[in-house]
Amino acid sequence: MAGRVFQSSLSQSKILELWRDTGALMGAFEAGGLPAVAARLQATLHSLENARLDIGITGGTGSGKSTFVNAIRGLGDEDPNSACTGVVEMTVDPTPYPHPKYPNIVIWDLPGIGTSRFPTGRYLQRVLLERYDFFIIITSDSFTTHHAQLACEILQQGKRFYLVRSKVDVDIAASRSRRPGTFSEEGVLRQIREDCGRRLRAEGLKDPKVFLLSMFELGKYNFHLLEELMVKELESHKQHAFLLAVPNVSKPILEKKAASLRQHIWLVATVACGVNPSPVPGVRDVACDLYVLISSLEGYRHSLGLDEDSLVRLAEQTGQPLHKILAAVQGWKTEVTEALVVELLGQASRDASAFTQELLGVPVPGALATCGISFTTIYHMLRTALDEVVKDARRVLTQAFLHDSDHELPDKRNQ
Ligand SMILES: Nc1nc2c(ncn2[C@@H]2O[C@H](COP(=O)(O)OP(=O)(O)O)[C@@H](O)[C@H]2O)c(=O)[nH]1
Ligand SMILES: [Mg+2]
Repeated sequence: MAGRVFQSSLSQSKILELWRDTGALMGAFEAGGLPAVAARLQATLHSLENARLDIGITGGTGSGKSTFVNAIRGLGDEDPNSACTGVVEMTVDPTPYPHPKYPNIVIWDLPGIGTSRFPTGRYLQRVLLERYDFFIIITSDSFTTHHAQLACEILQQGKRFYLVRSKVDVDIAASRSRRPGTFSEEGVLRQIREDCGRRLRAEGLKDPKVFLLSMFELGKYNFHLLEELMVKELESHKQHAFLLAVPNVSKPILEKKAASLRQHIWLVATVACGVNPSPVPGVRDVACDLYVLISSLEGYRHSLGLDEDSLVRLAEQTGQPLHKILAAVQGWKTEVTEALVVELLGQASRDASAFTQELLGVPVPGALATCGISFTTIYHMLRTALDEVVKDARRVLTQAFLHDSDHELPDKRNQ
């Protein structure tokens, strides 16, 4: 009976996932009791979520550096915390801009390269190269000797860089209006990419990979490819923190954020039932730290762009009516409260208790047996809640980019 209830409430893939994570948890228990393990895992979780990352944004004057600094932090140009943008070079000293929601992620607006003020040789000394995890080198025109020299110096110092060609929306609009008979967006993008590659190779760069972007429409063109590569090449302990902070502007990015959050559910569940647990009113046999769960669920909303500030900004950026964007959110719409978490735990406990019985039927360390019901209930609650938040985030993206088929077909824009 218990098995049947469980089978009907959780899909096979979820069961497998839960077993695998539970295995990892049991391994951790070999080394000590629940409080010791949970405290260690709490420190791990904290360092994963708060890893420090410094990204240097460089390139020619007027190429869109400051606009990118704002866009990657999910801000428009007029937000009080935005970097100044405009036709005149505004940035004289390297200026740090912490991400508004994740201050551990710092985007540095660097002075323009190739100006008489900073010849390339002195540039890297001036900006203190050591400080950055990696650089993004932007041009809105052709890549020149200045860009290539800078790239080589960055490489020599053992750092990474990514090449960005900005303002491709301008090239596309110009081609569409000047040559309507032969216009092909794919063709314009291919030409830009080939031209960039040719020039960079001529300057001595091997296999240059250039990402085409519009800073005004980050979800289009190559942003998700750039993001994918940046995450992949980052040290593993910084990947999760960066993924949380990347703006949620396309479906591939949304799915990657969701996967990273999903991977950490078992960590959150262990910490919640292992550090300072107290009984949850109205939910039998479950004891945990509700604050851990409130902040995790709030974290899901923020990272996936469902908090009110993000939704308002998305409506502004895409020109979609705010009420339609808000209506796309079908789950909880306001800040996560203790009452909501208790209610979700109550729902989860009805599903999870059957699984707990099975879990307790196998030989497990004593410490896990005592928190088994709490652990599986919390795990199941977080997993279900995350799935709901992800569904809402998908609906919001669909609504926001309703008239924009490019967001549905990001892979067409691959190299
Ligand atoms: N159309 C278009 N304009 C852009 C783009 N990126 C930046 N701009 C504009 O280009 C100008 C210079 O941008 P800014 O970010 O100040 O350049 P910076 O000097 O490199 O910091 C501003 O007017 C921006 O609005 C883009 O991708 N597309
Ligand atoms: Mg600037």
